[in-house]
Amino acid sequence: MSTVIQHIETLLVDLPTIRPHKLSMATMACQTMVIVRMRHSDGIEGLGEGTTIGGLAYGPESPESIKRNIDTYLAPLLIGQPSTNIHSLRTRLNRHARGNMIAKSALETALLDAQGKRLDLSISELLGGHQQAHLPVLWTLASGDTAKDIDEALLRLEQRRHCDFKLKIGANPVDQDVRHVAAIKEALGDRASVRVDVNQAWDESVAVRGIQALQDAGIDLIEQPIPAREHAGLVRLANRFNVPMLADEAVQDARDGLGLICRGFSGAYALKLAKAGGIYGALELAHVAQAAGIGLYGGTLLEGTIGTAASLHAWSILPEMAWGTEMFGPLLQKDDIVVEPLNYTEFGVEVPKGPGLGMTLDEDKLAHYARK
Ligand code: MUC
Ligand code: MG
Repeated sequence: MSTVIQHIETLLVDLPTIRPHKLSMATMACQTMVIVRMRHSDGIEGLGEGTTIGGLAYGPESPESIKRNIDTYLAPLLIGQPSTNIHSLRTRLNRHARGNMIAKSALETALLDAQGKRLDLSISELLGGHQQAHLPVLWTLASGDTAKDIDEALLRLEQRRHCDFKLKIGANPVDQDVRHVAAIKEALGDRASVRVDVNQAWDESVAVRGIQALQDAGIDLIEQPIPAREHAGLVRLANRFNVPMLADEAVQDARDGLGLICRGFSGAYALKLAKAGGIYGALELAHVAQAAGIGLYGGTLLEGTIGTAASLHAWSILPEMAWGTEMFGPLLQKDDIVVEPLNYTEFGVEVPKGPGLGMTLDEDKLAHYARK
């Protein structure tokens, strides 16, 4: 008899951050992850994670909606189904449930983790094998304080932890933000690449002013300066400046990616499992971008170790990514819920080995941080 999905449990896990993390739309003191435990009839358990930023501040799914929608709508579509045809299960979820891409990505990760454990292959091996075993990882400076951010960056450089930095801006008036960014770039000089993420906070005229000043200050990349749906504006900005634009919220999946390319966009795309409904959807976007000569960047919604490991397996099968990755989520959390954390070393992170995700839950830690 074929193996079937027997039980899906979801847990809200609240982990404090090492310092407040300030974005244009929210300040985080804690990260809430939805951890999926999916049991199959062959006794194998697959793990997944669905995580967003700042409750409902970042996008239409909150941790609570991810959990509730898996429990109420998505899990019943999977229970009793054969475990091993993951493409059919993705199609089934998409046919019966719209949106909810973070929830779907958590389930897809759990299916792939279980399949890898079943076949004794890591997820990157299941996907055809890695091309990169070590991925560069940047760090986001977002304490809200210029001097603290400079100290943090210098420490990370000295530790050989990170040499690329992303600054979260957009919450303050543009001139104040530009002064903050320029001071950090001046302090770090050529030792580091400095980029900014505006998280949609500017309108196009403010963006023109801000980007000109940031370009003059030596900033390497401008992420999502204007609202996600303003594709024409993003193309105009990409054509106007030498400093490249990184499309993040504007490109959820391959269709968005193709749409921007058809409008004449040049620059880079941030891939995220959370945007595209999982590894396969994110890789579809990667392939569309590659066909059009758009640079790739491995993005995060600040997932913990389970979600970050899933992303690492996905990015590892791609050739070198033009803009590296930002898979630092676990380092922003004060603690971890796995037995052996990811190995951050030499300005990057190693792609985990071992079957599936290559991660084992620490049951005591999980019980400690799981919401009662
Ligand atoms: C985003 O929009 O890129 C990534 C790093 C970080 O600090 O926030 C995220 C979200
Ligand atoms: Mg972003």
